[in-house]
Amino acid sequence: MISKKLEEALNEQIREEFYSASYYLSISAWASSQDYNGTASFFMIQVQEEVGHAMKMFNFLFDVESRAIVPALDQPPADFDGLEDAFQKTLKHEKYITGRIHKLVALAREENDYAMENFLQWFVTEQVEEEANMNKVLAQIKMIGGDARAVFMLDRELGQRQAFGGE
Ligand code: OFO
Repeated sequence: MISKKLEEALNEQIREEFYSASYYLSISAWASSQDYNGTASFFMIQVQEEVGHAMKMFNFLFDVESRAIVPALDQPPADFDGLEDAFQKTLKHEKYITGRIHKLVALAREENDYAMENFLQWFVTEQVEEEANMNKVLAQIKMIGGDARAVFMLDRELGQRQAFGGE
């Protein structure tokens, strides 16, 4: 059993993870509409990862005899100003999520909940990977500038990417 405070905080994070999934689904839909089909598929993998993150937390709450709540979600943005904008916003969002995970760890520590703290370590590592992956793509986008052929190649490369190793 975890404290009420931790249960609420983890339920809030479940909402954030599902929101991340819907945000990235929206980027994927936008990318498809712009014929960036590789990017669309890249973000579909992200969607699956985010649902995986939410479900990990969801199941953990039941493991510790607490209650997970299915959240209501805000509408994510639907339009982006190009690939750089989409990836910039993704990186910014991931940094926000990292900050939230770190606050959750601090809260688990404050509450002397070692099981929860240990559970959250997976997410601490995952966030390092998520930010690194987005930084890598952004660096490539900046490198190629507006070169249409290079953008085409990058989009194709993004489409070949499989799951990042996270869940
Ligand atoms: Fe769940 O890591 Fe991204 O948001």
